[in-house]
Amino acid sequence: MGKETVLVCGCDGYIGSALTLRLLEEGYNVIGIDNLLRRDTVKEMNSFSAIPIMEMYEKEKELKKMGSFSFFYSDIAIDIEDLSFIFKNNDINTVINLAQQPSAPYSQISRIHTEETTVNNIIGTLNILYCMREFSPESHLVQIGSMGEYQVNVNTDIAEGIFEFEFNNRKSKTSIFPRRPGSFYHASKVASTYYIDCACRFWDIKATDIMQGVVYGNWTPEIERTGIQTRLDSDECFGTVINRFIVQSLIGVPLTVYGKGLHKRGFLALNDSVQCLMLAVRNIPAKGEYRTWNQLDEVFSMNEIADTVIDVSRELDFTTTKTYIDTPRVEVIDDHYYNPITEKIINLGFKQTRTMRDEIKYSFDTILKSGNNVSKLIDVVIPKIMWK
Ligand code: USQ
Repeated sequence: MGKETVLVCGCDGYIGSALTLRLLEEGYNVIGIDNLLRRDTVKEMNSFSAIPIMEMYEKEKELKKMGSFSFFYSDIAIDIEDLSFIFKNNDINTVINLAQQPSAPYSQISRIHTEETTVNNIIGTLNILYCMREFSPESHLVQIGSMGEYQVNVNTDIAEGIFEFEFNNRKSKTSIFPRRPGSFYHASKVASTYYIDCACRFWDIKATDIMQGVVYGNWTPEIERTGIQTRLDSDECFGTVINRFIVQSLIGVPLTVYGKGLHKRGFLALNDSVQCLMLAVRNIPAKGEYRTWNQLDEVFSMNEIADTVIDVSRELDFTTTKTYIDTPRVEVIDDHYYNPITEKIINLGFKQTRTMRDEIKYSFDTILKSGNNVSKLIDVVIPKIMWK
């Protein structure tokens, strides 16, 4: 691949950190922006990454050794001058927007947290779109949306963003698949989808808006080779369910399965998320095209996940149990039909690289080898934030 320039907004986050390594490994020029929000909000939860990570200034030094990397400490939702400066002074081919407040529970804590999420996620996206329009109209936006933009129990197959429907014997023109977000965080993703679709139609922007499932694990070949770890959170807000269960198992508390454990979600390992994002970078949509796809490896129920974590922990001589607790969320609790279509990534060559079991084992190993005292996380792994 040639030396194209990729702007990674949110280069210090869970996915952004791993993606930056892959881009550098493949010879891209990478410009990273981050306001270190994730580090701050995890501290606000009195939590820390179960896998120790470098400070950003240390990571910056290591990333510069890998290739062409420059870092801007900046907030894309506030510091529009910084963002404009970066766009004006660089020939950017792709913008990847991971600079998002990514937690559904965090967005539900209080009015202030809803507002922070809304401003950060929507205004950040709008600022990127305006900079693209003004300084870089030929560049391609890769946006991380969420599978949770769709209603989980919609009871039909979930089309890849755009679809046609029939109503009262008339067939529609193409439309955006119906949305029903499960949290204020997910609502901010829905709003971004509509803003991006508008920008594509109004200003001929090229965009890929990715409906991504729940990401878990911590393996990529570059992380293993360089030792530049990405974070692995387990607190109620920033630990996604598989990562939380792994840490709960290591601490020795029962796995907190919400509801009856029957509800399902789409999941994908970190390495597969990075693989898909690279597919988006390499395969550019047409001018003015709003392209969207569903991005996940497999669908699991919460019981299936908990049982796999319990099994793996047994192989490592841990005794783990699960407990059912009333869901703090407003979400489906009974079994339901859930079938997101994922043809688009498969047509571009996507192949699942990690099974859930392998990835869980690897995360157990990495945390154990790190010697990090995860028992200190005991107070943050139990849910307290209520949707109602
Ligand atoms: N869950 C439990 N026990 C727990 C924590 C969660 O049973 O201790 C269940 C929840 O009921 C939920 C499911 O696990 O149904 C997933 O929760 P999560 O916290 O792993 O993920 P979620 O809040 O859905 O959000 C995550 C990411 C978000 C991304 C989204 C994709 O934080 O950035 O957009 O996954 S999706 O879930 O497909 O919307």
